[in-house]
This record gives sequence, structure tokens and C-alpha cells, in this order.
Amino acid sequence: MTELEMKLKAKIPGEDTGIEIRHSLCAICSPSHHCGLDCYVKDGEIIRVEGTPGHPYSHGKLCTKGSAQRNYIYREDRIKTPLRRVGERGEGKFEPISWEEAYEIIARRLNQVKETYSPHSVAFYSGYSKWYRPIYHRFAYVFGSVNFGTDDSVCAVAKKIADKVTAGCEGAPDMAHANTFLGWNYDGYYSHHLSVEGVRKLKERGGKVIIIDIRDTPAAKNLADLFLQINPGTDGALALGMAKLIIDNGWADMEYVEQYTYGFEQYKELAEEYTLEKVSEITGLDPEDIYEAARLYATNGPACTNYSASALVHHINGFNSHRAILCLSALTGNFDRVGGNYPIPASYLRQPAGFKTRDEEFRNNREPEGAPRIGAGRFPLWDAKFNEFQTMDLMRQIEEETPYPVKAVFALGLNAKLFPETDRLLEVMKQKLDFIVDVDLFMNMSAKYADIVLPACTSVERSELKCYRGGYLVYTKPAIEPLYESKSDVDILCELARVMDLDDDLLKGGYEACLDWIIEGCGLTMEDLKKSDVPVRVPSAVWPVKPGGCLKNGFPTPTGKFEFYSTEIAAVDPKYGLDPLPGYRDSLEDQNSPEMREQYPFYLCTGARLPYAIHSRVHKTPWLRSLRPDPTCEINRQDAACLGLKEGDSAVLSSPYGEIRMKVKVTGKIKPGVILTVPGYTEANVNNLIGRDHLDPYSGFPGYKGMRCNLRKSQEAET
Ligand SMILES: Nc1nc2c(c(=O)[nH]1)N[C@H]1C(S)=C(S)[C@@H](COP(=O)(O)OP(=O)(O)OC[C@H]3O[C@@H](n4cnc5c(=O)[nH]c(N)nc54)[C@H](O)[C@@H]3O)O[C@H]1N2
Ligand SMILES: Nc1nc2c(c(=O)[nH]1)N[C@H]1C(S)=C(S)[C@@H](COP(=O)(O)OP(=O)(O)OC[C@H]3O[C@@H](n4cnc5c(=O)[nH]c(N)nc54)[C@H](O)[C@@H]3O)O[C@H]1N2
Ligand SMILES: [Mo]
Repeated sequence: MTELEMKLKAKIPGEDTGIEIRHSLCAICSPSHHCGLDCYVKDGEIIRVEGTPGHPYSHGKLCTKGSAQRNYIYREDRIKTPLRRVGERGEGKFEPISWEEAYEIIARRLNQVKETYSPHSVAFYSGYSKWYRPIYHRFAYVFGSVNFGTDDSVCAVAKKIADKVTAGCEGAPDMAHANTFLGWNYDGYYSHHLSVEGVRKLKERGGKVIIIDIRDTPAAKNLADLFLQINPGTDGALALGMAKLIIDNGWADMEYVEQYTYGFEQYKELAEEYTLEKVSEITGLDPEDIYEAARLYATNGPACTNYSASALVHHINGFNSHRAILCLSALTGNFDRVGGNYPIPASYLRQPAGFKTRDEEFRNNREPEGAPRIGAGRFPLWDAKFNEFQTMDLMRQIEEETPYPVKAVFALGLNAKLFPETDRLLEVMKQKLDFIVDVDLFMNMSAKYADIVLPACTSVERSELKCYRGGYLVYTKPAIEPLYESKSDVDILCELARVMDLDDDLLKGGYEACLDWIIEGCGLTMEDLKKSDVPVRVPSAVWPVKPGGCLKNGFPTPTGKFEFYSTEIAAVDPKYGLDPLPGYRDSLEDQNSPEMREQYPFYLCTGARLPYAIHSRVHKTPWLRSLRPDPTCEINRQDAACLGLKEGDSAVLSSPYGEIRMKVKVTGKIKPGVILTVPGYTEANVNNLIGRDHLDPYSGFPGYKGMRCNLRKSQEAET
């Protein structure tokens, strides 16, 4: 009996149940969290799912979203066949067509744009899903367009670039050896459930945990020895204040600073301005707590830090706030040291796993030239440090056609709801684009603007290559056949490459041929991988990766040092006004006129994660939606009382850009003056309240988590 047959017998005794358990993975969430999934299949249908026991990364765990997998897969709004638009863009009227016809139309229309304008006039876009990216990235390049762009324009990459221009590389927390964990905007319970175990173990060893958050979270409650409930968007000031305390009290590791860092004197001078009194005023924190956080972090080392993919860098001052926090790591001698933060190179899909693949070469060795990427003129640092277009400039370029027109958008997972001023973007696309293709699982609001819509299938209906920390690779097998006429995204891309006769034998050879090329040299082939349906250890993997490389060989920065003063930022044309030091600016500095303050007195933070929501992809998944049926915003009880609002009231949330209607949740977990909500609802799209130019000039990231707003009781009949 196989391991799975034994498991089935233990769970469901009896003969001939007709049920089989098949291993797969859950891809609802981010690439670092693709939990192993066991699917119980009967008559070609999944009737139950649970986490894969013994999975080397997820260890049998599955979060709220993953547990609703069945409900997600069998949703009624799944796109069933290729579709051609027959109504107005946005109207949602389509007719089914065959795959052949769809490919033929796409090939013809994309080539038309290429010939009439240029290949760069086709923008290739991807929403949140990452698994197909190497294939897709290369597809865009082989087609000839420089414009491949993704949700990376608003997720995590600001942090990565800030790391690169400071340390030359990113530093992952070495939780296993730290004595103190600085959980700066860390709430693993909601956004990274698998990470909580590491923090719990640290505590069990007697380690200390500091949590800095704007809301009282499960991490604050369950893990924190010290919890600082900070005013939103003021983290940069706190980090500089902590730096001053660390320097003034002699807690800095001056040997490290002298040997390995650059620009300490300027940094010290900057920090000098951030007195305890001033920082307490900006951040709303008790001076004693600030002092204690600095003392604990600097003196109870080694100390590692959590760097959030979104919470900080979703403020228009977020890039430098992140740098200011990162600098604390070097100031205390914790960067690239055991128990601190140190670099672990990416293996595949930009995830660290301890072995090498040719993912980046595969994506980039066909990179075309001949035009600047979208956003290059506005966000030079982004453009210099990351090989994707900055999608936050897409709307402007489509509208203004400078420096050249963009006339077609080819998208996998188009979801305009992630973009600030969503409705305006959709209108601009509707008016100005010649051709739009969208490949998605579900018929969402944005897909309705596409000329051709193609049905993708979910992770349980296809195969996927995935790497895991610890040196593992898996090539999953489909647990069920693709539903309806849906296909795997990578098959769609490779088939289209053939129809278009793109000049690339790898893409035309199919997904597995591409993967064979990518993993060559790691010690396993696709044939080897296919023999297992759970992750296998890669022979060339070295894990754990050890720290110390930068200290020994020099940091990968222009000076070879950790740069408090970034020489790469200093080299950017001064007309962009970028500060080489991690200086602090107000996160509402573009909205501080007296009229704005009066009209929009609240601070709107959107998108702090909730365990049963992820972007817009599960809002229509009934089980998950039932946990929070109405679009809801949270407000402190004092403010609610002042506004005459009660729990469950219908209210209008407004900003200078628009209004939406939401239900009110009254809470003690956020401070007065702050309003919290999540994006992704079609009927209450909070991104219509965020200005498209409310962007961080360093990264181009939008200030999703820092916008002025107001809330008033809805005058209409309460529902
Ligand atoms: N206001 C506000 N806005 C935000 C954020 C915030 O915090 N606040 N967070 C930002 C961040 S960090 C992110 S990452 C983005 C994410 O935002 P999006 O990229 O919009 O994320 P999703 O809505 O999850 O997914 C996009 C689309 O991909 C589809 N999809 C799912 N799986 C597949 C697949 O396998 N193939 C294909 N072809 N399509 C698939 C989904 O159905 C969906 O329509 O949102 C950003 N927007
Ligand atoms: N359940 C769930 N999990 C997710 C996602 C999801 O949508 N749902 N999205 C995934 C994606 S794409 C991303 S990018 C990551 C993001 O994951 P994280 O980086 O963890 O981001 P958040 O949960 O938005 O923010 C973390 C904490 O920061 C706090 N915070 C917000 N603003 C501020 C601030 O100004 N200062 C401080 N100090 N704290 C602040 C929030 O209250 C929250 O508790 O999550 C991933 N995981
Ligand atoms: Mo994200």
C-alpha cells in the first residue's frame, strides 16, 4: 500500500470508497506559502482538502483560505471557455469561442500593434500570481516588448530595492539564533501563518519580542514582550529616534560600524535631530517605551528584524522608513551575522531554497532594447534596480502616450482594483487601448473590459514547479482534470508562442522543456522530479546558508560597505530630489493643507491583512465571504461615538478622490484618528479613494496605507 492509500484507510475505513487522496499545493496565497495540499478525489471531483502531513515547509498546516480551497475552485464565476467580447468594454457581454480562434485573434491583434506602433506598445502585465512568471517574463521579451510588469510594482520590491541600495542585498531574519526579534509591522498570524512557529520557538528559548504595529494584533497579544502601538506612517521617525538612543547610550557596535559601513557621520547627524521628545510626539508613543525598545534591541542581541513586504512601503515615505529600520541592523552589528539578518540567495521564483537555478537567466537573456520601460522617466531608481515596468505609471502613459503610446495590454490576472483610481484606469483603458487580453480564473470586473478572455485553471488542476527553503523542489501533478475548458497559464503561453511562431524553441517546446533548462545543474531533472508528488531534496542544495559573506568579501554596493548614505541614490539626477540618507518625511505631506486637514481628518490605512481575505481573489468565495459578508471599515470607539456611529451602521468613507459605502466595525484595537479597511471589493473599492499620484518617489509605490479620509453616517435607509 502506498503512503496515501494507508492514510486514506486510516481516515476512511471500508472497501471501494471510490475515494483517492492526491497531493497538490494551495496557490491562493503568496509563493513563499504554497502549503502542501491533500485532495480527496471522488469521481473526478475534490470532496475534501487538508494540509499534507510531513510537508517539509508547511508541515500539514493549512490556513483559513486554503481550507476553503474547494469552495474557491468550484466557484460559479469561474470562466469556462475562451470568450470574445460582443458588448461594450466593461459591459460583460461575451460569446464563447474556441481556443484556436482565440489564439488566432490574439496573435493577429498583438502583431498589428507591434507593426503599427512598436513591440513596446504592448504591455504585458501579471497580477499577484507568481508561479508562471519565468515563462511569462520571457514570453514578453521574446515578443519584443521591454514592458513586462506585475504586482511587484506595489508589493515587496520597494523593500528589495531599498535593501539593494543600502546593503546591496536583502537580509532574512535568523530567527533560530536570535535573542531578540524586532517584529516591525509583523503579524504573522494574519499574513504569514507559517512564520509564527519560529517566533514562538524564540520565545520558548527565553528570547524577547518587540512588536511595532498600528493595531493591537494577535502577534502583539500572543508574542510581544513590548508592544509599541505607533501612529501610522511614522516608523521612519521612530527608527531614527532609536538610532539616536543607540548611539548616545553607547549601544552601537562601533567596531562593526567602522569596519563595514559607509556614511556613519552623516547618518549620526541626521539621527541627532530625532530627540526622544520629538519622536514621541510624531509617533504617539510613550518615551519610556521607545527607550526600552532601543535598549532591548541593541543590548539583548543578536537581534533580527522582520521586514514587511507591504505595510511600510505602502506609505509615500515608506522606502526611506524601511531604510531607516534596516540601518539599525548595521548600527548594532546584526547585519550578516548569526542571529541577525543575512542574505539567502534566491533559487526559483525569487524564493530562497539553498540551491541555484537559471530562473533569472531564463527570464532575462532575451531582454529587448530600444525603448525605456513604462515609468522609467518618473521613477529612475525603480527602473535602474528592477527589470519590470512600474505599473503605477501605466495609466498616465496610456493616457498621454508619452514617451510613446501603449496600445495593448496582455494580462494574466488583470485586476484594476489593485490600482489607485481604479475606475479612471478602466475608463482610460476602455477609451485608448486597441486590444486587451485577460487570462483569469474568474470573471471579475476588469476581465469585462477585455476583448478576449481566457480561462485559466487553479493549482489543483495542473502541474507546477515550486521550491522550498531547506533545499526542496516539487513538480506537482494535477489532482483533477482542468475544469470546463480551462488551461494552465503556462500551456496557454507556450501554445500561443507556437501559434505566433515566436523565435524561441524553449517556449515553443512547452513548460517542462523550459523547466528542464531552468533547473539544469541543480542535480535533478524534470524526469527525476516527476517520480515524486511531494517535495524532494535537491542534491546540490546547501542549507542552512551561512551568514558572513558580505563581512568577508565586501557588501555588493559601490563602496563595498553597508551604506547608511546610499551612493546609488546620490548618483540619481538631483532633479528627482531623492535623499541618500534615510530621512523622514510626513506620509501625508501632499495632503496637509488646512482645508484638507479639516475636510479629511482621519488617517486611512487600507489592506492590513485579514486571515480570511486576500486582495480581491477570495471576496467571492462564499465560505470566506461569510466570515465578513459586508465591506467593512474599522474605527476606534471614541471616534465612532463622536460621529454617532454604531457597530453595523452603514457609512460613507470619503477621500479627495471619491466615496464608498461600508459597514462600520467599532474597535478598541486601533487608535483614535485611524480608519482601517481592506481592498478588493467591487461594490466598495477603496482604491477609488487613493490618488494615482500619491506615490513614493523612490519606488513608485502607492500610499495605500496612508491617505486622508472622512467617515459619515449614511443618510440613506440603513441596510
Ligand atoms: N488599497 C490597497 N491596495 C492594494 C494593497 C493594499 O494593501 N491596499 N496591496 C497590494 C499588494 S501588496 C498586492 S500583492 C496586490 C495584489 O493584487 P492583485 O494582483 O489584484 O491580486 P488578486 O486579486 O489576488 O489577483 C489578481 C487576479 O489574479 C487572478 N488569479 C488567481 N490565480 C490565478 C492564476 O493561477 N492564473 C491567472 N491567470 N489568474 C489568477 C485572480 O482571480 C485575480 O483576478 O494588491 C495591492 N493593492
Ligand atoms: N491573509 C492574508 N495574507 C496575506 C495577504 C492577504 O491579502 N491576506 N497578502 C500577501 C501579500 S501580497 C503581502 S504583500 C503580504 C503583506 O504582509 P505584511 O507585510 O505582514 O503586511 P500587512 O498585514 O499589511 O501588515 C503587517 C502589519 O503592519 C501593520 N501596519 C499597517 N500600517 C502600518 C504602519 O504605518 N506602521 C506600522 N508599524 N505597522 C503598520 C498592520 O496593522 C499589520 O498588522 O501578506 C501576504 N499574506
Ligand atoms: Mo503583496
